[in-house]
Amino acid sequence: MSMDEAERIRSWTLAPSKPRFVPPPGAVDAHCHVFGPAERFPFSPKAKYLPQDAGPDMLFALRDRLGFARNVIVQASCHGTDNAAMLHAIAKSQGRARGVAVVDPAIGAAELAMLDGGGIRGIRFNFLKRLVDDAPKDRFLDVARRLPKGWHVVVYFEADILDELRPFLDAIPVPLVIDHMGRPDVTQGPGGADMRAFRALLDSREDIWFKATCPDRLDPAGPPWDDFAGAVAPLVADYPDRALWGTDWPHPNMQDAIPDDGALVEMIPRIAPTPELQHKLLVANPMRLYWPEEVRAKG
Ligand code: 0GY
Repeated sequence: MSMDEAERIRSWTLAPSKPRFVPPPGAVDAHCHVFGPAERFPFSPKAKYLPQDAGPDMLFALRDRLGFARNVIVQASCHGTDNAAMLHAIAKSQGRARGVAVVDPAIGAAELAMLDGGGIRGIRFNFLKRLVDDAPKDRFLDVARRLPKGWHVVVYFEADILDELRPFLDAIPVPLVIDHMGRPDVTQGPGGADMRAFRALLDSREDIWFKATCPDRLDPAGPPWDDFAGAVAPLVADYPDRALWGTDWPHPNMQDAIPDDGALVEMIPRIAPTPELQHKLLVANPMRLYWPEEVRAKG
């Protein structure tokens, strides 16, 4: 699918504010994406939105402006199962980015090994009907059983299908990372039905992680996203070794309430109020998942 760049969607703030909160050294933005450049890395014919280019140079400039050291780039649905744009970004990062791919479940061992060599450490299963045409659980499980050593599975779903997904999630034989906490209704508060169901999932296995991300998507009241802070801070406090954080830049397909990335960073001390929690959320946890060899080398 092609279209002039000016007609495509720009979903990010051109001049994000400089946050007052300073992330600890080595902080990882563990959920972000790259788009294109489309001339070199065309979007999928099945893409549900067509964004303007948001390539690695823009991502790394934002990383530096916000005070982060590394990125985990997640394949966005607009690029389908062609991970080339993300691999290109990782290759340009000088070791400061790793990635999560989206693959055709029929992928073979040689291509998985190629992705591993390119810095990929997991695959993403997306269950959002507005983003993907199908999400075949049996084929997803098949590929989840054949992943390279050390990889995990990232799952993106909305709270209303968590119950239905439970047998599938239970059967995945590698660690699980849940995007945006499975999109709970944060207006229900920290003890609401959605958060209770999500905690039950976390309690069912020790190897389920979550991204405490996307106040802009989850809190309908908008900035400063007080309901998000109120619902998510207790989760980070109770599961401090399993929480990850990311900007979600360039905020795929956001059109009405594009967030200021600096304001998103200001959310960090509200959900992780102590330096110890901040270090786990931004450094220790993502390093264990994405750069475990560096953690081991440090002993
Ligand atoms: C996100 C959220 C969204 C989009 C995608 O792959 C994507 O297109 O992930 C969304 O629209 O909620 O985490 O980037």
